[in-house]
Amino acid sequence: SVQVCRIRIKGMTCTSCSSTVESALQAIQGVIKAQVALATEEAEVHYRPNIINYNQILEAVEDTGFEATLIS
Ligand code: 9UX
Repeated sequence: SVQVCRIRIKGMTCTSCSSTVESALQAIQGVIKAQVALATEEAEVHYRPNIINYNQILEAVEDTGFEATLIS
């Protein structure tokens, strides 16, 4: 199965910031697709819930140095 979560990401100020987060998300085992939008401070992540949960996804974002909270 596939789950989709949306994440609010605070602290990104340039496209390099958002690319860093997007690449980090895409590199996670169990993540199928990840898009980060700088303008809206949001990410949409498609993932396999049997492999990874949203808390691990939030932690991966925070490991890049930005604050992440779950929207939905
Ligand atoms: Mo450029 Mo974004 O230094 O932090 S990567 S503003």
